Amino acid sequence: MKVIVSQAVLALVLCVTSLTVGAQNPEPCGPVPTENQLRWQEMEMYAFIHYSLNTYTDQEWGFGNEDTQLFNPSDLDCRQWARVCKQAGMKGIIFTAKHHCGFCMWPSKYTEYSVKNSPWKNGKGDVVRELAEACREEGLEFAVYLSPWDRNHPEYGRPAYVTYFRNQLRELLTEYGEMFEVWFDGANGGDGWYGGANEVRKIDRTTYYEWPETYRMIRELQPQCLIWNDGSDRGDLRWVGTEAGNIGETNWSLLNKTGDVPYEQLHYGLENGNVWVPGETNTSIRPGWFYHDTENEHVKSLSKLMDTYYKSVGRNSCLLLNFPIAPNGRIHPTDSLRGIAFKKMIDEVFKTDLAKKAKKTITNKQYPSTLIDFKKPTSFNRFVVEEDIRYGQRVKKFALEAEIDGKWQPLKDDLVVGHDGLTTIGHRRIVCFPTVTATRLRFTVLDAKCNPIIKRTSVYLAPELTADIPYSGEKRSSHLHYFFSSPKQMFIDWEQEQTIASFRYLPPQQTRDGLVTHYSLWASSDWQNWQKVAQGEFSNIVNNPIWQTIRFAPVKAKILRLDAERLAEGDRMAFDDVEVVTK
Ligand code: FUL
Repeated sequence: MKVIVSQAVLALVLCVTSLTVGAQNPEPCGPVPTENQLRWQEMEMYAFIHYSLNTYTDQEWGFGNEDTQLFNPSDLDCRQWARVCKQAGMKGIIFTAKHHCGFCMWPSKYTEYSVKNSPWKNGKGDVVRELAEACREEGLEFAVYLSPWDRNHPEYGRPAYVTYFRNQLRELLTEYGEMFEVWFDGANGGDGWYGGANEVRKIDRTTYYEWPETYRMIRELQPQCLIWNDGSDRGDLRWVGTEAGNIGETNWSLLNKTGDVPYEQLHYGLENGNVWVPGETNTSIRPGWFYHDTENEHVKSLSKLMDTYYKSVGRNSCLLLNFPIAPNGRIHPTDSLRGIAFKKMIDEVFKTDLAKKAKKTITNKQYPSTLIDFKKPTSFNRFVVEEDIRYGQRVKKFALEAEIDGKWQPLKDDLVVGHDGLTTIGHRRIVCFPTVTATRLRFTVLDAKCNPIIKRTSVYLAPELTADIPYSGEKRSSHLHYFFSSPKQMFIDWEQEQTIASFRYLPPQQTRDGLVTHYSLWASSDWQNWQKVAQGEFSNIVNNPIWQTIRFAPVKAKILRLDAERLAEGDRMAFDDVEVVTK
C-alpha cells in the first residue's frame, strides 16, 4: 500500500515537527516509500544466517547431491544465534531456509531432501521453527531466504518445479509466523545434480519463475512482508550490485518499474526512477557466506565493519550482515565477539550529538541552510543528516563548511574518492572526515528536486579507531614466480620440490574480465608428467570475488599449473594475487 497523504495532513505534520527544515511546501515529489518500506528503513541493521549442508562440506555452493546424513550438529542453538544478533544491534534475522543445494532446513512435506532425513534429532528437528521462536523471544523480526535455483530437484528448469517452489514458499509463509522479508537469490550457475541427471540447466530469469503469481501469493498471505528479488520482476528492495558491503555514495531509492537494472542502477539507484526500491547492502562478517575453518583468522576487523556501516547505513541503505553457523551449530566466538564490539562502537561514535548544545539557525533562501554555532572551538569528525523520506528523496547536492580559526573551509566525505561525496541524502547520510576543530558548521542544500525536508542535522566526534579507517582488504602475500603459457594457462614454479596442499586464487577486484569461474589444477616436478590435483568451480566468485582456496591431498611438486576452464568474461585469465600453501 502506498502512503497517500493529503496536502492538509502534510501541512499539519510539518507544523508540529518543529525541527524539520524547509517544510514550506511539502507537495508530493516523485515516488515515496510504502509503509512497509518505511518500517524497513528504520530497522537499519539486520542479520543474515547462512547454514546448510555446505557447512559440513566446506563449500559455498552445494551441488545438490550432498548426503543428508551429514547434517548432525552436536550443539545447535538458535537462541545463541538470536542473542548474538540482538547484542550485535541486529533488528531481525534472515535465514537460509533453502540454499542452492536444495536441502531444506525445515521438514517440508514436498521433498525428502531436508532435515527430516538427517540424524539430527532423529529427523524430528526443524531449524526454521527453532529460529522463528528464538527470534520472537528476543524481540527480533524473522525472515527467510528461499533459493529459487535448486540443484537437487529433478524438475528444476521445468514447470513442475515452479509449483514445488511456490508450495514451499506457502508452507513457510503459513506455518512460521510473521516474516518481514523474503529473499529470492538470483544465482543460477547452470550445472547441478537435479535428481541424478547431473547436467546443466539454465532458465530465463525473467519468465521461468512466474513471479507475478508468486508475488500475489506473498501479498495475500503476509501483506507486511517485503520482497527482495534480483534481476526479475521488481520487488520492494534491490540488491546493491556487490557483496563487498557498500552502496554508492549517491544512492537514490528509486528505480524504474520495468526494464533491466544494470550495475550502475543497482549501486546508485536512479535519480528519476518512477518507483521506490531502496538498496539493501548485504555482506558477510567473514569472506564467505558459509562457515569455513580456514577463515577463522579473517573475520572482519572492527574498522572494516565500521567502514561497512558508513558505506551502507550512512548512505541511505540498510545493512544485512551475515553470521555463518559453525559445524557445531553455533555462531563462532570470534564472530560473535566482533559483532558485539561492532554495536558497541556504533553506540560509542553516536553517543553525544554535539549539535544539541549548539545554537542552530535555519535560513531558507532558495534552499535551506543550517548554521550550527558551538560558541567555542569544538572537535568533530562526523556529520549526520536526514531527509523526511515520507515525502520522497529530494536533495541532489549539498555543501558542508567548518569555520576554523575564523576562516570557512569546505569539508568533504573522506570515504569517497574523486569528488566531495556530498550529493543526495535520503533516510540518512553520514559524512566522515578527519577531525576538525571549528567554532561553527554550516550545512547548505545546493540543489534539490523539490523543496527539501530536512529532519536531522547532528555532529559527532568518533574515537580514534574509526576516525581514520585503514585499508582493510585481504592480505596480499604472493612473491611467487609465475608466467602464462597461454591466455588461459598459468604456471607457478619454485626452485625445489616441496609438499603442497593447497592453492589460493584472488580474482581481479575491479572487473569481471578474466575472472576464473571453473578451473583444473595440475602439479609436476619435471614439466613432463602432470598430475591433476583438483578440478571444480569457484562458487559465487562473480558476486563475491574473495580469495578462493583449493585444497587437495598433499603432493610433492616443483611446478603448479592452473588451467582456466571457464572465465566469467573475456578470454584472458586474470588475477589479483595467488598463494601456494606448502606443508
Ligand atoms: C549469493 C548466493 O549465491 C550466495 O551463496 C549467498 O547466499 C549470497 C547472499 O547471495 O548470490
